[in-house]
Amino acid sequence: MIKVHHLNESRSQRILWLLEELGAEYEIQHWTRDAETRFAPAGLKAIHPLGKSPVIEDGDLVIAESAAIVDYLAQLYGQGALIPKTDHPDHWAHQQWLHFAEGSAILPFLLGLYVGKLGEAGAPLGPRINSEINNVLDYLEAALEGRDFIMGDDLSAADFMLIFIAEIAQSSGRLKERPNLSGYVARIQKRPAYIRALKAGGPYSFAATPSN
Ligand SMILES: N[C@@H](CCC(=O)N[C@@H](CS)C(=O)NCC(=O)O)C(=O)O
Repeated sequence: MIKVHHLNESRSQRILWLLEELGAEYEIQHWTRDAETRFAPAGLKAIHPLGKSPVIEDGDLVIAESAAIVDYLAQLYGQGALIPKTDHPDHWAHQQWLHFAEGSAILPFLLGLYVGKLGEAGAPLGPRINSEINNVLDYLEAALEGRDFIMGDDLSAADFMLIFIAEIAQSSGRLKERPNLSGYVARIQKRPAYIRALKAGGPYSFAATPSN
């Protein structure tokens, strides 16, 4: 059975949501952030050398990196239904979205988090970080015009990656004037599988409608 190493308040929530959508059997090993540093417990390094979450185990296979995990689960347990086939015209656009979340979109948010800890010393970087966050969000906002999900009417593997970006943007008040993105988050957060995943995962304050 698939085992998900799940850290509270983290990206691994996207993996739980995917597994619930797929109806796959899985178990969760819960890990809790240090209350002060917010770091993952050192024990996670025994599962994977980076000591980050998500990590999954499936038999002898151990996979880190959420895009790789989403790709693996969608291909194996979703019979490819969430990924346009390699000869489909949408295949590479989907690949781009699948990797955009962790490859580019998250970076300015993380910079904001770390630079924010420098206080006044980090202030000169603020405008560039802010404009890069807006760059990412404006791109997503435009891509979602007239679409329920990133590839159109139906969920795809990339949505499981992008939801975390949309949720952290919403939690920092950046979706107020981005109706396509805020509609996207609301649409996803009311899905029964998403709600089941929230219950299974425990604390996740990026969900605007917790545990309903
Ligand atoms: N790009 C990686 C990022 C993994 C990552 O940084 N996970 C965070 C949780 S959101 C983590 O484990 N943080 C705890 C720590 O760094 O100690 C992925 O998408 O899986």
